[in-house]
Amino acid sequence: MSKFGVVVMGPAGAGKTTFCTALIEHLRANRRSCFYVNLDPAASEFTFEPDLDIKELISLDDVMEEMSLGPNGGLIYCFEFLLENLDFLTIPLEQVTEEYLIIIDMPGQIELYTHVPVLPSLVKHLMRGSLNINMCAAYLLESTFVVDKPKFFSGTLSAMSAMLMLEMPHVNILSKMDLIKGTIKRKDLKRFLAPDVNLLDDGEAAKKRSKASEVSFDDPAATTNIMTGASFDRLNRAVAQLIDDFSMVSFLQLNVQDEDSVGAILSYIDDSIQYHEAQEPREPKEDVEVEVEG
Ligand SMILES: Nc1nc2c(ncn2[C@@H]2O[C@H](COP(=O)(O)OP(=O)(O)OP(=O)(O)O)[C@@H](O)[C@H]2O)c(=O)[nH]1
Ligand SMILES: [Mg+2]
Repeated sequence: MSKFGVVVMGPAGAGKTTFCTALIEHLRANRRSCFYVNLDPAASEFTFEPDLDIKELISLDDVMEEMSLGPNGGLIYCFEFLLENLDFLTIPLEQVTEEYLIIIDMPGQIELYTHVPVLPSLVKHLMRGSLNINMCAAYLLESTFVVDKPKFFSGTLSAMSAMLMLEMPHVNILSKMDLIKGTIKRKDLKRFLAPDVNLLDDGEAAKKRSKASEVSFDDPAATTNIMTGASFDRLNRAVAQLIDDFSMVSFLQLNVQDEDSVGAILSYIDDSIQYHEAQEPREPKEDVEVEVEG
């Protein structure tokens, strides 16, 4: 029996929990089942109570107090503890059948996706161990990043870093689209959905910076370069080129208020985990009686 799931990831406040809620609402409205897992030991407010919550295994507050750790160190400790107690996940998830979508809500500490190996180990356990879940990652980045291109590329780089580290199907999502509605032209927005290095060429500031970098190209630490931002321009360009070269990152747009937008993202998730291929055809409902006149 196959199992299906999505891990919702992304930086702090990107809208992960809100997206999980919208996804659950959408699944329910379409008579689909889901199993909601919260793996954020600091989260306490939920619209839908999780079916499984890491806080039942370990509490971040207790860890911080007993181990004298800060919130980030505490979180890493919680994940290491989870890895030592994987039965906490395995036993309930073994019961989940193929028509369910398992939704895993992750914390927003970016180092979990980019620095430490706990998440790859966890994902490996879920996907390749006895559970054998067909799973994809939904990586959320806030759409307001598009107003600051270097910030956008840095966010895109974090998405790419997670993709490379986790080695699983990936759906990248620009969340909170309502916040930039009316502030960016559709044509300009399109360029962010499949970003390339030429995005950095636009705008007066970029032109000024690139002029300055032509003047003193050799020494990125030269005062002139630092003051004009020329050395950063070259760094940003190198990062953007790297993303461009990989040609792996593109974004879907999410507006949680819009049922169609949530549905469209769910379709991408379903496709990437081949959800529909595994479903048994269902019997049509038998409650419709046809009266034959005679
Ligand atoms: N305008 C707008 N606000 C949103 C949207 N999604 C989330 N928010 C707000 O953004 C804030 C963070 O949302 P969450 O869903 O908690 O984000 P998160 O990624 O789960 O946050 P952490 O778990 O703390 O990393 C909340 O105040 C939400 O109300 C959206 O689509 N539009
Ligand atoms: Mg959250």
